[in-house]
Amino acid sequence: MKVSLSLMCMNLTTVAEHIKKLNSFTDNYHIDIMDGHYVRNLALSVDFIKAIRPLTNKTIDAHLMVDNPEDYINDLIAAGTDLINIHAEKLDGQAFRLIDLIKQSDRQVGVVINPEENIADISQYLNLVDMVTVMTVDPGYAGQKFIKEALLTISQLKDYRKQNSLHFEIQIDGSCNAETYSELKTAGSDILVLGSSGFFGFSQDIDQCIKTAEKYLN
Ligand code: S6P
Ligand code: MG
Repeated sequence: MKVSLSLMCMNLTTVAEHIKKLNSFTDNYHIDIMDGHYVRNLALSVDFIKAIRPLTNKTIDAHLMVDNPEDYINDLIAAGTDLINIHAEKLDGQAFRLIDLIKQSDRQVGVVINPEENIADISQYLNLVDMVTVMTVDPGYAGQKFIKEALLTISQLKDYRKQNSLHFEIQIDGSCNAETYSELKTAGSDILVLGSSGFFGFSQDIDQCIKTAEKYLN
């Protein structure tokens, strides 16, 4: 199983020092970008991506929780973002145009579905995306309770991908941790976003976080 570290949960006073260590543990970095409107919170930014880009060769994934994703795409690309994940409801009416815009810049594109949404909402363009991110919490905040109803969506996506010979990765975001790991794996997840409950909340000592996470992931 691949992992992507959710950096809104890290200690922001030690970013450069910790990223050097995290590079040998993680597959991707997950950067939550919020606008205070789509969700009532603010987190990281395009400038944060610009700042960490020279520190890593790993995939940087921007999770856009914003009302107007189209306003961010060019800046994200210029900042060196590899993968841009956009919520399905914010793709409505412009899905094909935005997917095309990202692909034309040789970057990867993902669609995010909330716990109450389902595959029918995104099936028209599943052949075009590189990733589907399934939220297992409501978007907006770290530290929330796992929404187990979304497990069914994960297994349905896995079946749908097989039946239609598609290739998107299935990423899970929200309360991915030692308690939820085995059911997420069984359901068909390819990559887990690890935030507070599954990584950074273990300790102030980043080496200890890595050790603890390695135990439940292996
Ligand atoms: C939530 C955000 C997530 C969180 C992650 C935190 O809006 O999209 O990426 O950062 O869920 O991890 P945890 O373990 O606190 O749920
Ligand atoms: Mg996220």
